[in-house]
Amino acid sequence: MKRVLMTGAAGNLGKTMRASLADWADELRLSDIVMVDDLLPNETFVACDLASAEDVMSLVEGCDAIVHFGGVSTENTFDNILNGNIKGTYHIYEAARKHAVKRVFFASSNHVVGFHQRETLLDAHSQMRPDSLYGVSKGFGELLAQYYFDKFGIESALVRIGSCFPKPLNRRMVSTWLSEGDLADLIKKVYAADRLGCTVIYGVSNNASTWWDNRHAKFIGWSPQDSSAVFEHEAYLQEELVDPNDPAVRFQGGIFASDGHFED
Ligand code: NAI
Ligand code: 15L
Repeated sequence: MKRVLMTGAAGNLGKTMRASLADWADELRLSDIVMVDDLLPNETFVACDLASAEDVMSLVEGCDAIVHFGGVSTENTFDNILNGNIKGTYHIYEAARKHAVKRVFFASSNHVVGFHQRETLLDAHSQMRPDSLYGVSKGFGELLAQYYFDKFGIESALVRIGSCFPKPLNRRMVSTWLSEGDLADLIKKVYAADRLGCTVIYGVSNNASTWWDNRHAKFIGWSPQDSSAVFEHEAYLQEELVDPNDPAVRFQGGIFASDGHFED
């Protein structure tokens, strides 16, 4: 890879993926509204608010690929979601079109489908049932990506990330956990594929219990190696009490589904 733009570089995934992808790109152009100053020799940093069309347009110029992590990453006010995620993702795709970027890795979220019950096995064709305004904004991003593929041929991986943390933080995440190593490998596979199209991929490790089936993305050749099974016997997971009738346990999105509506 030559020059790769990574938005959201100051965030959790940005930080870990910078380390995992250090030798992958000739140059990583990092961006965020929060400053990143511990730059490696092949990294540059450009401060940019995704809500600014003009700034995103110059941010993307000269890049060959975009890994789009930036934006609001949990439920928030509609204004913040509008700026960071809805306008932000539109600005990224418009800039990709103008500057002829061919492939985007879009960090979507499991919260696009968070109102499906846990007994339902989902795949790429399952109905979007967002559990939050945040989930709605990721659904918007996926549709936008599809439009830019159909009209302009820009390919995208629409990665519905489960829970990417060093280890599962609760019982729900035993099913939704994605290891950092599997995420880094997925990014590499997405850019190595001869063809990508506009493909929904559930970003989840090879966990014993899962609600998501990636058979429509098999052609990419990603086969996650890690499993949450190694954490299953940890006391904090064994001892967590759950009420099976609690909406946070019935629905895949967990507390995103059970929390009240986030008003401005
Ligand atoms: P994070 O919240 O740690 O990082 C997001 C970054 O985006 C932050 O550094 C923030 O400063 C930046 N940002 C927010 N608004 C911005 C704006 N208007 N302009 C420019 N930058 C802005 O989130 P995390 O965990 O690193 O997630 C990265 C991406 O992956 C997010 O898009 C999130 O929705 C998605 N994702 C993450 C999951 C996870 O388990 N970590 C699960 C599902 C989706
Ligand atoms: C997400 O979309 C969030 O960005 C992340 O912080 C987690 O809450 C994750 O989903 C999850 O569902 O565990």
